[in-house]
Amino acid sequence: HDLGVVAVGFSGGQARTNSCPKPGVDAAPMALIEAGLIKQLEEDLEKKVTYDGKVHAYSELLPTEDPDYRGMKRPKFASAVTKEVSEQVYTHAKAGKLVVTLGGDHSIAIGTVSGTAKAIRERLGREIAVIWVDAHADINTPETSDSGNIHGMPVAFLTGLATEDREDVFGWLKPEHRLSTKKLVYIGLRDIDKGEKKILREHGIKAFSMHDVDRHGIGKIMDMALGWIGSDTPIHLSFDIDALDPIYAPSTGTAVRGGLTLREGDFICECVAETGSLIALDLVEVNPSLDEQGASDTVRAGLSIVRCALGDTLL
Ligand code: DIR
Ligand code: MN
Ligand code: MN
Ligand code: MN
Repeated sequence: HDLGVVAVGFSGGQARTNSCPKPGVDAAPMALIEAGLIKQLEEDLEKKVTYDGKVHAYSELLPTEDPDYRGMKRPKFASAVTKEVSEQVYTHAKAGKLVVTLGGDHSIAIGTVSGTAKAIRERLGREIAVIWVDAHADINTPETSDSGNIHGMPVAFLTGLATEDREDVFGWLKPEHRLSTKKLVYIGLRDIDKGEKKILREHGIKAFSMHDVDRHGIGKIMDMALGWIGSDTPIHLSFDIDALDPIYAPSTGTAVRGGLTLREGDFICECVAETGSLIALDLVEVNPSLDEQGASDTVRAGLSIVRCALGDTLL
């Protein structure tokens, strides 16, 4: 597989104010790339990489005004950015490339997953499956969300549990962009809102929490997760670095203790790589500006996740 890399310096999905995006939002993709990501993919893993050499901040898409809507913060900006990301990812995936997207906060997955879902439908006539590795379920609807932060909502919009007619507020998401709730598997959950628990239960969504990881071990969890998806299904792996325990990845917006070890995170990626069915990888929520001391550890953990998912093996 040739790779298409998209670097997205967007953190508007977790904005606390309506001001401009805070400086340094592009720090994560840049830090990963400066730590040697592209070089390692090309040289160590011998991949052909298509990358435009830019960290997209999408400042040209900043709306002049962006008031809260249905409780969502900065909805127009997040919608415009994810629509653009969706088109970039779609173009790579349609051309048969495995798409690696470096975020950015997890709202950008509205763009990445919708882009691959559409491209794989057109190219292979297949539905994709998504493995969402995260401390959080990110499945709030605007109405169930307490925070109004869109990075807590991407899965709701992608599955159609949340919909919106307004074109400039995710109304651009059409059926061909959508993901079936039956083709979604979570791993690493440990901080789920009440409304989210209800959604997961009511829709029978497959979810492996940290409790399940403790009970069965990560080997068995991966057997069950991949078994649920079924062999030969195209897999989009959306990896939120906060799935890892903050011991290993402290530089992230909403760290939650009691997470995956570094090896468990890498193991998940190695197992997905072994299927040969990976069509896209997101690495999100690395934020080197949040914990200066832990920034290099977090970047290193992120780098390792990407390498493992793309087929780097221990032996
Ligand atoms: C919370 C936190 N469920 C929310 N979500 C986070 O704001 O919807 N996602 N931190 O990463
Ligand atoms: Mn997330
Ligand atoms: Mn998270
Ligand atoms: Mn998040």
